Amino acid sequence: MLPAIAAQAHNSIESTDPANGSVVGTVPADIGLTFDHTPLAIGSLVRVVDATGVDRADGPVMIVDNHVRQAVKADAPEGNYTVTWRIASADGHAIEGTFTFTAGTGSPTASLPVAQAGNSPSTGTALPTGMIAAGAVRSCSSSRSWACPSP
Ligand SMILES: [Cu+2]
Repeated sequence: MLPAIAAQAHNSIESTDPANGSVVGTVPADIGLTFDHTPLAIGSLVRVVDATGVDRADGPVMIVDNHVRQAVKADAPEGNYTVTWRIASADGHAIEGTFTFTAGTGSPTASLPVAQAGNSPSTGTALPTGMIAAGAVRSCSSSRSWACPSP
């Protein structure tokens, strides 16, 4: 048996659009996933499930370089959404994940605690949520734009 020291091209996700837990003004025309490698087209699946459990994904998953895009139906209602994705990594392994966002005036997800000023623990190690998100996402994740330079 060969020791599996490192996966050769086992993709990992770098960012999502909308970002996990974010609130956006309207239902986006498409959902974006950015990976560190170009995934395989085979077996890819992105579900865009609204608050009533209906999948609002429209058409097939589109893969351009390391960007995966899933169109959303134009009549998708505002509210809380759960995106569940499964992608075939470049090495053939399936990877999957889930994230949520809120479109329009739906109630924000519970994962967005608003920091209360003046109540910081003495350790002072907590970072604002926004800073963590910004640091984890590459600068090419502007909404609706797939203009990231190819690696
Ligand atoms: Cu792998």
